[in-house]
Amino acid sequence: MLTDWELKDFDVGADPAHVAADREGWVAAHAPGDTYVALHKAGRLPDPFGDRAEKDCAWVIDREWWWRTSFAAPPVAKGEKQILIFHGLDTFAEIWLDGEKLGISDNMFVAREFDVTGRLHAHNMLSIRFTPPAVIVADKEPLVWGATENTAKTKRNLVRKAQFGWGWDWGPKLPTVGIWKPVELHVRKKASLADVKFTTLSIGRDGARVQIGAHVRGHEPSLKVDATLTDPDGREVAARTLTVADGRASVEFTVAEPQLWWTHDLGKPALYTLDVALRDGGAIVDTHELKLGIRTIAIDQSPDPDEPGTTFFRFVLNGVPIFARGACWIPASSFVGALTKEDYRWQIEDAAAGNMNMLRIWGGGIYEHDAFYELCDQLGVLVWQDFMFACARYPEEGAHFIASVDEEVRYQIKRLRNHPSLALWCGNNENQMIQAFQPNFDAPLSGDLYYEKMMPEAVAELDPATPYWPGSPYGGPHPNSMRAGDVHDWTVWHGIPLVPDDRPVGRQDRSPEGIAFTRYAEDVARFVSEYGLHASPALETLKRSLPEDQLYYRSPGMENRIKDNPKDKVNALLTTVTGLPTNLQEYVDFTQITQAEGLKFGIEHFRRRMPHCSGSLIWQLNDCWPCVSWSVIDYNGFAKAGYFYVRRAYAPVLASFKTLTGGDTELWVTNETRHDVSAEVEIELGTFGGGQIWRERVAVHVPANTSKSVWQADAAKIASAADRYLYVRAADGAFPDNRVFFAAIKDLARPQRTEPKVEIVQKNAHEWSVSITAREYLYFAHVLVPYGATRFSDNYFDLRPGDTRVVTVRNRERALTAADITVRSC
Ligand code: BMA
Repeated sequence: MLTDWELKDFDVGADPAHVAADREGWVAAHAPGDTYVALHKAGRLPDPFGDRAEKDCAWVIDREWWWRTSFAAPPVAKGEKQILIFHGLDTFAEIWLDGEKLGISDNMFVAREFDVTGRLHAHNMLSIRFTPPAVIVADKEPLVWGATENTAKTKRNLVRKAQFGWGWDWGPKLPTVGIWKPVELHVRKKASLADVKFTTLSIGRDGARVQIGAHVRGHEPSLKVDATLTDPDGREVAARTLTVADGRASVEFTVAEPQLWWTHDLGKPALYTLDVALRDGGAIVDTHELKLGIRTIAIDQSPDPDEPGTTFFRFVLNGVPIFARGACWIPASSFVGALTKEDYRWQIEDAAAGNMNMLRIWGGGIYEHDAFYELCDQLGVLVWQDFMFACARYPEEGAHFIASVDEEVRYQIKRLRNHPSLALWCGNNENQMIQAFQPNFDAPLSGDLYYEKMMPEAVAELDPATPYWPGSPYGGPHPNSMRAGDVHDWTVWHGIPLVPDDRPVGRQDRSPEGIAFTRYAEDVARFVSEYGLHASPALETLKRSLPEDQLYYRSPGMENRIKDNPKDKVNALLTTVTGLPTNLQEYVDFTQITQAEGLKFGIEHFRRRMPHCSGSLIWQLNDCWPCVSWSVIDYNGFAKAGYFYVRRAYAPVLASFKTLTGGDTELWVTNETRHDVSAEVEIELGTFGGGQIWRERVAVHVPANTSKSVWQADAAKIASAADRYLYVRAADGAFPDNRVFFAAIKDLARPQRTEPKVEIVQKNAHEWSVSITAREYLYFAHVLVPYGATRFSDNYFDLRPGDTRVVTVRNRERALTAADITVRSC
């Protein structure tokens, strides 16, 4: 691995000989890594995420950057080759070895290999020139839908590079440049393993039918492949020797009583180990280890008999139809080359702990680093994988661009197909939908060549066991139709009309009524793969990101962290939920309350509709910088209130109230487990001051994978009023407690606030328990700790008068003191 590099900028078109002779002003850089990060570390650039620092970094992408390193040639035996492998260069790169040009790379999402055997000396200088994307596309015509589009200026769609880098409605404009994936100098034997593939073909009574395939470099007739499969408990379950013909070897066999790979909510994500050895006669010449899961994945799109004219869109894991509960994932940093495994670990752990069983890697970012998929494999989280095309038309002209996309698609399929977490290949983000909203909606979409032809063909050839879907959203008579496929619901927040059938009904409506989160109730889609609302990050994140003089509501520094426009878009939502804030603390509280209540409302609705609706992926889990966005976890690792509301609403067994027009109310239990649930349930109508109007106990039984109404009350019994709540709890904790109100949060008639009783007890240096007892109804009770790595057993919950909740507060990185812990409510 070549990890130690240096970098420097030059005028575009620098003479390589001049660069090679230049000794001054180089900045140390790590590969994989990032140019901005290296410059900031060297004191040559402000913190790009600092207050309005983006503009001070804007020069970076317009310079020509050179990265270089020197290395000693590794020894080689006869017949062996020295290979330089670049796993990802961002983006227009020219590779030079000691004054000789080796070749170029112009797609960030593919690897490049160069055979340098016979070209190396004792000491070698490897240099890479990165040309600014703007120079490359300067004389190309923009390809856009409308003249006002930002894409007309950036021409990002003409470049195979992470699209969000040019700025997004949650991300700064900081297009990266440099070596973003490892560089290897590899000694390759005369024969070697090029690729190993594992597929679960079927699962039946006798066991799982599986297939192992290997692709071998080298043609000696003496080559053999030994494959050994070990189960999660370390027991060898199969050993096979494969013969190699034309560089290929393959075998099929049955694994009896397999331990299947399940998502964490339905079982264990059991991982087997496949050891593959390439043998030439008696000598092992190459080995490869693969972690894999035995599982099948499909999408059921059969007609839904209960909703005529519609078809299901539900993932089927190991023959079991599932409801996908999850979130969309964007790059975890603007600087995608500088991410570490740890950056991924806590976020994917949070997703799993948040009862999510699916993450959608959104198409405007990157095919994620290996760590992402490895963690999803281990933690039992499915991955919906978009190809990296988003919100644009993509060129279908130019043989070079087409070939580059084809190479990218095939490279990524081969790279990721063995991950048991991989559930879907999806053509792009929103390209078909945006076309459908154009005045010439039935004109052909530039890009369909990829989504409708090249990608499905490549998936069918290289990974036929994984479903393919041409876009998100897609399916039915309109790409965003609620009759089939998946839907992006942006009625709430953006005011975009829903599409019940083949056309949108109504026009864009950004009025408070038009975007109210209660409108999720009108969504009868099959699968909602995007929807969400903005919330401020933690106040602590704002304090870390903004100077003192910008720490106020609507300060220029604050508004710069809102990339969606207009900056006050959230107000139309807040007006009807919390009222408008007057200071920064209220802005944090009100936006977090609104996001949390809105997501809760949406998720409960979509899950009650199971199986007619079979998926809810909220927009969005994470952030790429400290900002105000739709995320439920901020860049510094602070979970917003929305995260905890979502976690409860995503519990595999959910009890939720459905208020019908006229005030009648139903209690629904949604059971997404593989077993029946029987529970003693307590339902209570109470007043915020502590009065109990009535309390009832009912026994409920809900079969596995079923959602149904288990209790009803008429309007007279509920006697809805602003001073009361309707509450449900299971005697044995079968599901999280839940409640519904009868007025907006701002209009609740609650008595004068009395502080709860709080006791905090230290468990060990890193862990405290915080006990909170409510004197009156306590809304939005939460524990704050000013360190992002802190995790809470629960947070942002309500307590009925007299109720106590004990919250475990833990920070695995640092010791906590009592002074770090604050309890608040709203
Ligand atoms: C959809 C996404 C993103 C965007 C989000 C919020 O369009 O696919 O492109 O960030 O909505 O506007």
